[in-house]
Amino acid sequence: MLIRITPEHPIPSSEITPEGVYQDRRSFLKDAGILGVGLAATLAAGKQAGAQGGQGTSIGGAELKGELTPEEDVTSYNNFYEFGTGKDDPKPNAKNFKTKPWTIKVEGMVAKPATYSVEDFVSPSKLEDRIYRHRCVEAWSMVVPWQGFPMADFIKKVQPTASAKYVEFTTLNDPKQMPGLRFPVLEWPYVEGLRLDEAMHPLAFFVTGVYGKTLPNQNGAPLRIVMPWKYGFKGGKSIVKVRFTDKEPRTAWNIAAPDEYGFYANVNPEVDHPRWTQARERRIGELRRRETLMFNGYGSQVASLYSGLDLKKNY
Ligand SMILES: Nc1nc2c(c(=O)[nH]1)N[C@H]1C(S)=C(S)[C@@H](COP(=O)(O)O)O[C@H]1N2
Ligand SMILES: [Mo]
Repeated sequence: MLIRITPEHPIPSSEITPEGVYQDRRSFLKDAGILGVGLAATLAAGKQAGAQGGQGTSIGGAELKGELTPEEDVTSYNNFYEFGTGKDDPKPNAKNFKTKPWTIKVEGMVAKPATYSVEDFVSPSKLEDRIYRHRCVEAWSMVVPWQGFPMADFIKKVQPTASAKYVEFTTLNDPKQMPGLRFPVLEWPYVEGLRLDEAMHPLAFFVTGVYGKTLPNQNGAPLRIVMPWKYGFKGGKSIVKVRFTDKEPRTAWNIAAPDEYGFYANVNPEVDHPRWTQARERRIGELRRRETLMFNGYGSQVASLYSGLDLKKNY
């Protein structure tokens, strides 16, 4: 991300799974009773929100169903620098990554600090389906059907104190399992952060699955963050630590290149990256460029979080 100009998508369109294959598989999963219970409700809610028109994208994202990026692309074209900087590195290099057992240390300004197991937060019967736009700062994008649970559920459970204003998320730092850690591309471990009110927003999501399956290692198993109105790098993968604090956390990409990657990293077509425009993006699997939407299309839901903030300064 740091050293390269926006890459072209290397997968020829002839190799991209046609949309219909996913639809078929999806109805198969539904018949077999494998899909989470949330989907039908999600789709119904999405229709209503979609009918209101405009740029609005519903929480469940059912109106994006026809735009899904093929599963093969979502799980083989990845950024996960701990497993290599090439888009096709993480999948093979994370093949034997151990995600069980997995613990998450919760610390800082919080009433219930502890080392939790993932199971303390994830109950498979309660997982929700969310179809979200996914926009990398490198100007490519996808539409992804995630499964997970609202970040707000996690936060309410561990109870931040009144003085907590930010949340910091840390990725596993295990050189034995993560060959990319040998290279000082970023300051390791990978750290990201959010303002507490951003983390509490109903769109902020902890992801445990994709395309109706357990999250593949290369996508950040067993637990990763997805913030659909922000650039993809805000979505830390394979999270082992969550810290509540009253100071804006330092973040890995901001440390690496502060003038390129800000703390907020809201998708904003009006603020160019110093080395390329952010006004357009290439949806993986398409040749044409699409216009990038303010807040990645989620403006009607999230813009109020930033009233009074200069988004050109706070990029
Ligand atoms: N720990 C960690 N998390 C990470 C990254 C990373 O290199 N390491 N890359 C980020 C970037 S730049 C993007 S675009 C998304 C990519 O997520 P995906 O591979 O599931 O599409 O993960 C983000 N989370
Ligand atoms: Mo990214």
